[in-house]
Amino acid sequence: MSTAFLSLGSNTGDRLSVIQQAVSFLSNDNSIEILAASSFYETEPWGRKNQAWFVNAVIAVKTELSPVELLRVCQDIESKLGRDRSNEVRWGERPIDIDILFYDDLVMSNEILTIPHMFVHKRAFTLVPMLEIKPDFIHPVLNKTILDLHSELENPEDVFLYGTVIGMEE
Ligand code: PH2
Ligand code: MG
Ligand code: MG
Repeated sequence: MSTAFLSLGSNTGDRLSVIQQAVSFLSNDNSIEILAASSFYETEPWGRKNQAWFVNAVIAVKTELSPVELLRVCQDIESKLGRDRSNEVRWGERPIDIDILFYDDLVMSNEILTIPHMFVHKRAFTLVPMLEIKPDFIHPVLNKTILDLHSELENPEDVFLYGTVIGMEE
């Protein structure tokens, strides 16, 4: 059995509902058990500014699936929820994205999958939810905790707890 951390993101349609459906598909998979889930966050787009804000969350799962099998399950769920990869630009808008951030302390990279996720340590939208569920997790390549990586972010994109009202005057 392994423990993996998955990032979920959406910035089109009913973002919250799509993420909830993705979590429910994952929990219905017989080979996946959900161990923990972060809150939902509303996040400024990272990497490509000119698009709608995302809703993001991170979950921890226990699974007997290999990394590539887990990726296939995630991609299957993305398709069921209306994702069409033929129609996308890098870091652009999408109804649902499910990424493997970490898989135990595994380090691997091939044409289809890189673990840890290449940008996990550069994104507030992955580190802030991770802080909630596993702040002392050690990035197996950088050898730093989530807490340290978060404090080292240089220009973090804005991340708000979902439902937080910003800039409201009385
Ligand atoms: N996903 C991306 C690119 N940029 N920005 C935010 N805030 N949240 C995301 O999930 C996200 C992103 C590509 O997968
Ligand atoms: Mg992805
Ligand atoms: Mg992604």
